[in-house]
Amino acid sequence: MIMYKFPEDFCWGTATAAYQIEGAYREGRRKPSVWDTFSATSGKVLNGDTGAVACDHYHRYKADVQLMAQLGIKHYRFSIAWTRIIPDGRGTVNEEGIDFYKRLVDCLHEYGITPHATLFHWDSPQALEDLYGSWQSRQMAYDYADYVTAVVRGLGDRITHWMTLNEIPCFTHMSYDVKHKPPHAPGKQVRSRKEVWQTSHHALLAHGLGCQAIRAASPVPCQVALVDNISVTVPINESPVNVAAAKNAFHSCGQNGGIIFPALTGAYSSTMLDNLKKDAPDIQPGDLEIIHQPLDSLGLNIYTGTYVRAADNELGYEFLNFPKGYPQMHMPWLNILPESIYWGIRHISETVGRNDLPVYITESGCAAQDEVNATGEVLDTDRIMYLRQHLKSAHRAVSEGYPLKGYFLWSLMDNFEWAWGYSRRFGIVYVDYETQKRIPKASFEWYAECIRQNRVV
Ligand code: PNW
Repeated sequence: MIMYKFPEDFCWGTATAAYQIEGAYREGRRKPSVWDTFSATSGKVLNGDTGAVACDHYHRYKADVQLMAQLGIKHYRFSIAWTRIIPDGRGTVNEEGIDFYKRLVDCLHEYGITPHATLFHWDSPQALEDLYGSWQSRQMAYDYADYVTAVVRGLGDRITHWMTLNEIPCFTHMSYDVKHKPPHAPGKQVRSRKEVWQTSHHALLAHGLGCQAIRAASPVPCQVALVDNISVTVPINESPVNVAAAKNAFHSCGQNGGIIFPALTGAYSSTMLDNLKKDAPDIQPGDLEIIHQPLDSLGLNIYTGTYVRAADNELGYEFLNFPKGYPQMHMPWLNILPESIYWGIRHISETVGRNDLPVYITESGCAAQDEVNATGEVLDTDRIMYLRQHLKSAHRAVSEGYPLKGYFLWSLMDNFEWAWGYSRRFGIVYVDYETQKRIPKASFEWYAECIRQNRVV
C-alpha cells in the first residue's frame, strides 16, 4: 500500500457527545444530569462554565449536519442524553426527547451519513444520583438497561449502530475518587478503593445488560459495541524484548485489566485482582457472564500512551516517565505519542481481542490554542500535524492486517470540555461562543481532503 491509502470501505467520521454540544438544558422536558449540577457548583469547572447552552446544537443541528456533509464524512458518532429520554432516570419515557433524536437522525440520513449512537456519555440523571448515588448502586445498571430499551424502541428503526457506554473509568474512577485531577461529576470521594472499583463493576454490568436490551428491543439486525479508553503501552523501541514488555504491561496499565479484560474475556485480569486484593469489587454469581457479551465491534478512544521497556525486575517491564519538556498538545495529559494508535489496536488484538473483532477508533484528536486571525481563518497547523501522525499510525495497523475499520475524529466542533469548560478546543470547526458562529479550521479542509482521497495526505 503506497501513500497511506485506506481500504475502499474504511469509515471516516467525527464524534461528539450530548452534554458537550447540545445546550438547551431545560428544553423538551429534559431534567438535570450530574454534569448540570456539578458545573453549576462554584469551583468545579474552570471559569464557572456549564453546558447550559454549549454549542446550541439542539437548535442548530441542521446546520451542523450540513457541515458534516461539507466535510464528506459518511459516519457520525454522537450520544443520546438519558435525561432527555427519561428525565427522572427511571419511569416515564419522554416522547419529546425521542423526537429530538428522530429529527437529528433523519437529517443525517438525508445527507447519507450513518448514525452511530453512544447511549451514555457521562451524563447520569441527577435524580438517580440523589436517589441511590448512581454508579455506587447496582440498581443503576438495571435502570440503565430500561433506559436503553426505551431508546431502542423509539429509535431502533433509524439507528443500527449502538455503543453502550463511553469510557467507563472517566465516569466512575474519575468521578467517585476525587484524587483524580480534575475530578468529573458528581465529584465524590467514596470511602475506599474497593468502592471505586465497585462503581466501575456496576458500569460493566450496565454494559452487559445494555447489550442484551439493545438486541432484545431492536426491530432490525444491529451492531453493538463498547467504547473504552484503553491505556496504551508503547515499546520504547521495537526490539523483540521491548515489544514483549509492552504487551505484558498492557493488562496492568491504567484500568485495562479491570475494564476491557472482563468485557472481552469474562474475567478481570489476574494481575489486576492480585494488585487490588481487598480492594477488588464484590462480584455476584453470574455477573461476569452478563458482562461478557458478544460484541460486533470495539470502539477505542486513543489520545496518548505510556512508554514501556523491558526491565530486570520481577515483572520484566517498567513504565517510563515522560521527561520534563516532552511535547504536549493543549492538555496536561496530552503527550504526543502517535504510535499509541497502532499499539493500542495491536495489543487488543493480541491480548484480549480476536483478530476478527472489528475495531474502530471512536475518538482521536487534540486540543490546540486556536485563534481566529485577521482574515477570519483558524490556521491550526499543529492539529493537522497531530492528526496526520495519528492517521499514519492507524494506517500502519490496517496495512499489517489488524481489523481497524474506521476512524472518528474528536471532535467535529469545539465544545464543553468537561472540567476544563470552554478553555480547551478540540474541534476541527471553531465555535465562537458569543455568536455561535462556526468557522471550519484549516484541519477541517485537510481532513476533508483525506476523506476525498481515502488516504493520509
Ligand atoms: C474523552 N485523560 O475524555 C471523552 O470521551 C470526550 O468526551 C472528551 O472531550 C475527550 O476525550 C477529550 O478530553 C478523556 O485524562 C478525558 O487521559 C480524560 C482523559 C482522556 C480522555
